[in-house]
Amino acid sequence: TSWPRSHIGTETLRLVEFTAFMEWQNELAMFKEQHRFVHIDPTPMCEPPLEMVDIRQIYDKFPEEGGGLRDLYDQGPPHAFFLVKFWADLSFSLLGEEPGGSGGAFYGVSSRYEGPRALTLNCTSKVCSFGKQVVEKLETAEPAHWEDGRYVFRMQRSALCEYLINFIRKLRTLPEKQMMDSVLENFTILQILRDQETQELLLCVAFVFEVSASELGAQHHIYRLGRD
Ligand code: MYR
Repeated sequence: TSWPRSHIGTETLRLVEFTAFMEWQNELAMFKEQHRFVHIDPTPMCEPPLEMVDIRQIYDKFPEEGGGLRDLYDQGPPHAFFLVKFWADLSFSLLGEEPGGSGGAFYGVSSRYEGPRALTLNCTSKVCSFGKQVVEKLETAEPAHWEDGRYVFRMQRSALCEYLINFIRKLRTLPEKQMMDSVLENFTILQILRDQETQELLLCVAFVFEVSASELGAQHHIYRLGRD
C-alpha cells in the first residue's frame, strides 16, 4: 500500500462525498430548503497527508465484544481504517421546520464512493451510545456506474433512522454548546463498507462529533487510524 494518503480511501475504494442533511418545504417561498449537519466534499489531490490516531484510543467508543472495532482492525486491512471528527452545524433557523411536530422535514444522508472494481457495495452503519450499539443499518449502494475511468457508487437520500432524528432534535433543545458537546462525547457512528460478494472489508470509518461554533458552519478533520 502506498502511504501517505490525504483522503478516506484505499486502492479499492475511496470516499468522495458525504452529507447528512435535513430538508423541508418553505411554504412561503414555495421551495425546498436544505440544511447540512455535516459534509465531506471531494478533496483536491494536493491536500497534506493524514495524521494518524492510535486506534486503541477509540476502542471504548465502539462495541468491544465480538466483532468490535478491535476485531475488525485485527482482521484488517489496516490501511482501510479512518477517523472523522465532525463539528456538526446545528444552527439553523426553526422557521418552516416540521410544522405540527414530526411531519414536514426529511432527514437524510447522501454519499458517493469510487474505485476501479465493479463490485456491489454494502454499508453497515452502527450508531453507538456510550460505546454500545443502539442502531445497526445495512444498506446497498446503487449499482456501480462507469464514469471517467472509474466506477462510481452512490447512496443517495437514504433516510436517517428515527433514533438519529430524535437525537438531533433533543440535542438542539440544549441551551449551550458545551452541553451539546458533553452529550456528543458519548455518541459515535461506525460505518463499514464491504464487497457484498466476498465480504472483504473495503473501508471502516469511525465518526466522532462536536457542535460547530455557529458562525463557522460544519467542519471536519480526517485522520487515519493505526496501531504502532
Ligand atoms: C442511520 O440512519 O442510523 C445510519 C446513518 C448513519 C450516517 C451518519 C450520519 C451522520 C449524522 C450526523 C448527525 C449529527 C449529529 C450531531
